[in-house]
Amino acid sequence: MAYSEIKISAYKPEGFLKSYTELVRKKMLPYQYRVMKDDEGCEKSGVFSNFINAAKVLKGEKAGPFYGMVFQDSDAGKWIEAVGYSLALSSDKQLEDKTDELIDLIANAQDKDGYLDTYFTISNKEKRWTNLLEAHELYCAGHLIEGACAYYEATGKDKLLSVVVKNALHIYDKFITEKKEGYPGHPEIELALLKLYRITGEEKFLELSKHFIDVRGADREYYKKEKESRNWSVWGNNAEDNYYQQSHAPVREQTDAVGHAVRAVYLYTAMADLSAETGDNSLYDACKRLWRSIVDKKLYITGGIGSVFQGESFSADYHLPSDTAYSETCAAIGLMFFAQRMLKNEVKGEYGDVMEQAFYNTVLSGIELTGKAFYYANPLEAVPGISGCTATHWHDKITRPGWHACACCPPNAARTISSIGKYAYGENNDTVFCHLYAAGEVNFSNGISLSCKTEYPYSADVDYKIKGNGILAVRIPHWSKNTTVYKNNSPISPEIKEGYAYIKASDNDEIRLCLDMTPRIVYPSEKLYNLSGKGAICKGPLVYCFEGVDNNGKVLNAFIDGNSSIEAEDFDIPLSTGTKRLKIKGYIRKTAEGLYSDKKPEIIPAELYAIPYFLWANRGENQMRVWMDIR
Ligand code: FUB
Ligand code: ZN
Repeated sequence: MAYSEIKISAYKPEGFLKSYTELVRKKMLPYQYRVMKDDEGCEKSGVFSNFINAAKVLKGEKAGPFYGMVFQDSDAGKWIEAVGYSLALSSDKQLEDKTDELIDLIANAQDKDGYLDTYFTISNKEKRWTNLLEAHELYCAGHLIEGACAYYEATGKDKLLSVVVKNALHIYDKFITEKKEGYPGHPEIELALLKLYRITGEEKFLELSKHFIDVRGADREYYKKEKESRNWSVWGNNAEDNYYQQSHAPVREQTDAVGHAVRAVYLYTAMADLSAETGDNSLYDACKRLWRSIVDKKLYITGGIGSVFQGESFSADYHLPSDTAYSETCAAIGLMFFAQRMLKNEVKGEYGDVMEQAFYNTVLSGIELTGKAFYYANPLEAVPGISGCTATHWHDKITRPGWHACACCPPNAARTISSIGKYAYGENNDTVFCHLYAAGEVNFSNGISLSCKTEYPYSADVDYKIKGNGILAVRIPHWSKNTTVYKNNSPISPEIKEGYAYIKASDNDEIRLCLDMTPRIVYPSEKLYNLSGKGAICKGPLVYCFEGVDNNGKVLNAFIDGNSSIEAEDFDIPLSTGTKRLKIKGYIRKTAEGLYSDKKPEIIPAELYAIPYFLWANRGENQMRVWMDIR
């Protein structure tokens, strides 16, 4: 293992990241609680009522029906996990009380043998474990495990931890002791079991995680046989589409990122984590191949992955449409997970770069600035009247909905933001790693602490003040063409290895990193056939987009001047702070009336304005475009 994660409580955020961790604590989590409880005025979710009804069934009482997706319980797990991280950052009695209330309901819904899944407990008991392909029992178990670990670490309360340990031992007995065949249709429990293993020290959890990873794809017929032996289905999934379920080959032989994108990156996360934990290089080698497949051929400039709605999946290499992009928020989150586990194997700038790209663009784009509306799909181009309206663009909404029938993304975003410290920082014996430029205070367990002051991602200067003696390893992002490092106000030339500057630091040293955030136009490869002749504007880690509201209502008829200077200026968007918008020269193409015309369009010079992509759709319905035509 190259380094260890820090504890969530070791980092106290400030600045931009604090504005988001506070948004999660004050707005997103209370709002999501109300949704889970089916409060008046909220979209019904049934999360609480499912646990209540499952408990009634177990007691032999009359119960209401199950409500929602077969994996509805997972929302509770992710929400509790987010609360755990949030409480580790700052206490919040109300939030903690609400969580304890939910945990009591979950505990009551657990069967005597440890089984826990409301869909099957309420009305489908005889169907337990018969449909691993679709029914997500192991996925839900994984999310409850992650929630329990986070909540225990933050509060020391172990009620939910005991519940998930009992559940995980039940699953261990099923798949290891009783040798039940099969592996999760939706990977998740593999990575969760590794967390549970680290918290409890119970070797069975490590063994079970490894088991699910090892058997995946070894028997390619498993899901087919499973389907033949059951007479029910959730969605009628094709059990023979092994590529879709990442079961086309044993994981160590897989080379291309394929199938359902979230499932894929959750699987790769577990593989990378297991390889860091056990030193299994065959797994890390596979992860490196899969990483290359994503980063070289299947990654949006916004850090999004999984480009097609059909199956929420990866498409062919270089197929990255803008206006019909799926680019699910959860998939970008999963990519952050994967990158963070890759960093635990090897500290390489590219892993940090991609983690940052996904976070500041697609993950944050998933959240409205109110904290009460969320994107599932994150397109790179939006057209009012078409986006969210037509069959081809139904998934790409023009503004963020308040909730989703499949609500995987909102609590996923909440847990990722409130645990941002573990993505930003890491440590080993004498070194502290700064993967993201995250303002705030960090107390590492190796005795070093630091304070970081920065207005990142809007400003390029990052100031560290160190307490203790050791090495500060700071990522130098690929986009910073001229980076200067100062130690106590004098420029230094630290050793640069694999995209990180290694700076020897002593008590009270002040290290300043000056990155080069000159706005730039990024040009796509010619392999991205749909982007021919286009360019996108970026500044630092942020991808920018053009929105109608800043450009006289229209941007789809505009193109930018590739030789123009690009100027940054302060710009207020309600509920955001410190935003900079970019001004660039360009042109408007004014066409004649009628659907088609022989008349050549008039080309009118114009000043065009772009805002950070993650802030789009916060000011009503607008045309929006990332990739602009360039002249
Ligand atoms: O199936 C569970 C979650 O819901 C997936 O991770 C998302 O892609 C959505 O399908
Ligand atoms: Zn999602």
